[in-house]
Amino acid sequence: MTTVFIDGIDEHEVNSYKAWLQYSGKSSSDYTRQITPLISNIVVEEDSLILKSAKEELVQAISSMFGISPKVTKKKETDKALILTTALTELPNNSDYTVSNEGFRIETVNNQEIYIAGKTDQGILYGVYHILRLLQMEESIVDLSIYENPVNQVRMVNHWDNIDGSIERGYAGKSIFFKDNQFRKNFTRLKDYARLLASVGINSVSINNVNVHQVESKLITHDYLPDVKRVAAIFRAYGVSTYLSVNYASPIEIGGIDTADPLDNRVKDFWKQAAETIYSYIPDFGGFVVKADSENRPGPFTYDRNHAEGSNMLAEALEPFGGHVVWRCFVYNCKQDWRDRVTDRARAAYDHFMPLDGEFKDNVILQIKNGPMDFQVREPVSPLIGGLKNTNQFIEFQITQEYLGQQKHLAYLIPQWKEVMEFDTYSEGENSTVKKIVSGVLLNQKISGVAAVTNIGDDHNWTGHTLAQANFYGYGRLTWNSDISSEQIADEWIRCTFGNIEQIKSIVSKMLMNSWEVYENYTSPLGVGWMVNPNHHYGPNIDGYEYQAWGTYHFADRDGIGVDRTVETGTGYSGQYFSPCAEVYESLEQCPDELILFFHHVPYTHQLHSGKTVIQHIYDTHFLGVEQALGMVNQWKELEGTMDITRYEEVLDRLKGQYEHSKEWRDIINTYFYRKSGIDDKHKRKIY
Ligand code: GCV
Repeated sequence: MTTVFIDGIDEHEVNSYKAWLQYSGKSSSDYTRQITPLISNIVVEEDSLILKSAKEELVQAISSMFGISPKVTKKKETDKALILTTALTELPNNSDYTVSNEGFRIETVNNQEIYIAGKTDQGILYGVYHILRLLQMEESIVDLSIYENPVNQVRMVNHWDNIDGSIERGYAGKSIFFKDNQFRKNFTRLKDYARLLASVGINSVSINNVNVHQVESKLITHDYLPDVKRVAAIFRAYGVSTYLSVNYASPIEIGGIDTADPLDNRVKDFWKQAAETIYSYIPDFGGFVVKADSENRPGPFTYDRNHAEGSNMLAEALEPFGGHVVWRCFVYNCKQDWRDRVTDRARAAYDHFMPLDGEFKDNVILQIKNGPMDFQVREPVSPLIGGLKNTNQFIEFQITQEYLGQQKHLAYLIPQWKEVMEFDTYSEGENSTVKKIVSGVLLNQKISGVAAVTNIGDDHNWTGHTLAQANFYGYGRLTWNSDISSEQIADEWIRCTFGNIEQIKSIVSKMLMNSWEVYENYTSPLGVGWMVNPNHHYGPNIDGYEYQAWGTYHFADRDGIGVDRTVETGTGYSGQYFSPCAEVYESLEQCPDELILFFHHVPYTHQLHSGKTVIQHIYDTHFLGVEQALGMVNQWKELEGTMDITRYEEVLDRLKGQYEHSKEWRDIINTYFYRKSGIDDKHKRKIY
């Protein structure tokens, strides 16, 4: 990024800000000598908004990495050239591989020409970022033959940004979009954000919180649409479409109508008019994201209408313009009596939405959280994914680390998401993995894809914890291609972010790859979840939610712990899965250790597959987790002097804080369960 005069970013923070688009000078002169002739002349045959971005990125990156100013022409003037083209069929080495709308080919011919070709300019842009990734990693480009299509159609991030500038569950500063009930004017930062998005293939962004408050409700009006238009224009140049979260009660709150009933004609007209107005500003507007009848937000239930009726009405309004309604399935009773042992929040999404399968319009997509609860460190996969067979579906992940240490702790989430993507739902028999469902190849869906709550804010390094950038990067890479391994994603991110340095690669990769398990070790055990402080969700509080209305309980008593969700004796949740998952979860013997307390209430002396009892497992993992947290501090210290001091010290600081905080977790959890159970630690370690 050439511009370093970003609000609040001083020169020591520029590397943090550049994230994985460092484009730093190449130290290996052999590499530079070999590569330079191939990239000194760039041919861009056409001019368009997106190709302009592609060209700009290439020129900027090449000059920064190789110290040359490449010449850009419309026609090929030299033997050696880097050519951006949509003339796919004219490419040498043609094959019958089909390039999709956003896909690309990269071909090096006779060590003379490199073609980056796509059916669309957007495909070419992705190809450009691909080759820049290779150059950053100092990979050879002399003999390339690459074909890539994104596996997921919609690859989206959701912002939970409020117009006052705060971010719900944001841990990296304030909103990059809003401040004091207005749009911010820092377009440079937005453009850099768009570059980061496109560089990992993200093609859709919703810019405001799904909890749409009073002022935000007006984002769909003339008051704010000129600003939304400006933002959309920045994103458009990078192939990213803009969505807004809307308030279901808008007809009442800003429309002067006395109802928001989806079957009322005045309400229908309100939304049709709203859609017309929005599209008059932004012809390629993506659509609405809607949180309805969830956590006190308004929705169709008020009028005795169901979610299909509720969402189809909005879909009708957007249909003429090609817009989507992304309707969230995070619907449950958040006013449960904790004494009620029958109601089970885990069941809620499935119970609400399964009966409506097949009733949604073609431009409605149901957005389903990856697990049935709420982005815990460990949850089973939501049975709604693949349960629904005739409904468009997005899976929703949470990049922002609400329950995973809030970017003060290191938790690389790609392994967790990979596990979810690889989960076999058995929706259509064996090999009905989640990744096949969300990529749309398995079921009857018109639109499908992946969405995630972003972890970025206006901090100089975007993500608070510098290493949390890897989650943002990895989310994009994983949604582009769910088959890339967590290790490969980590490796790419490290090399692009810190340079191609062996020591950094090996240490940071190890740290990232272990970090999810480390966090799980010292926090809530065996899939039981929560045990955090209410409201802000940071730090241990085992009974914090035990006597509350949110439906999130562990039921620990002096004999045992866990939630019986079996069909036979519990809430019946395990019966929401297809066979054989249903039987595996139902069975105490077969249920995987890591989810045992999610599905079963067991005595502390219950023996796990690992051979340990539940209580000994709790003690052991909590002592181990703290040692591992300390291990990460020491591993990082080995990197002193290998990178700029700002990034080095900032990460070190967070790791030290994590270590201190992990002790708090360990001691509170171990003490609680020691006092409840009265069972000694076999190894006689210090418990209070
Ligand atoms: C935006 C959790 C979070 C809420 C969030 C909600 C949701 O409950 O704690 O902050 O609200 O999920 O996903 O809608």
